[in-house]
Amino acid sequence: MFDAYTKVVSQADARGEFLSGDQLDALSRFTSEGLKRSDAVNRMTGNASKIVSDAARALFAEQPQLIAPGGNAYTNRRMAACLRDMEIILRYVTYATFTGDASVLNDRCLNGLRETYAALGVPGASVAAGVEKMKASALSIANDPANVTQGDCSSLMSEISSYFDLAAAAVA
Ligand code: PEB
Repeated sequence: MFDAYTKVVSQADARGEFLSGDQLDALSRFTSEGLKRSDAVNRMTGNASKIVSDAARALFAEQPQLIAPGGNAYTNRRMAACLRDMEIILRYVTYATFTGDASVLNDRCLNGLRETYAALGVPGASVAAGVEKMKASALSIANDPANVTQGDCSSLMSEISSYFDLAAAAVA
């Protein structure tokens, strides 16, 4: 598992090189803009159950076969497993956002997930659709300009967006 710093150090070490000026600049920016990142993680974390339940509601409205008899979210047990899975994925996206690196998400959540869903008979494309709905809701919550210091969060938002896209692509 890497973060923004250890990733760069490990790459430099593999080449036996010192950190480059560009790498140092990028890491300085990561540090100086760290409060935006903490705010975004704090908001996604504090609104996790809303993000999950809104996304699930929208997913089931769009794909009602999932909650019809025989569907993959039919019965309380499967519904609970589905909401739990969405929450797990969101949690790993918040970790990746906090560390500024996708490795924790890839290694501990997405690795083998497609195969797990295939074995369970859970439709990966539907999980991916749920993840994309969580992305929309998480970004609007994280990017809300109310009650925070104003600044440009566009690159942070596209980074967060890329973690959701990675998760969706891993199961689609
Ligand atoms: C992945 N999900 C399920 C299982 C596992 C995971 C390992 C099997 C064991 C169990 O049922 O608990 N676990 C989960 C995960 C990690 C992990 C992400 C990462 C670290 O450890 N059903 C739907 C939707 C979708 C869904 C499309 C969006 O209709 C999910 C939610 N996952 C779903 C369902 C099951 C499941 C299990 C329904 C239960 C399947 C079954 O037993 O029939």
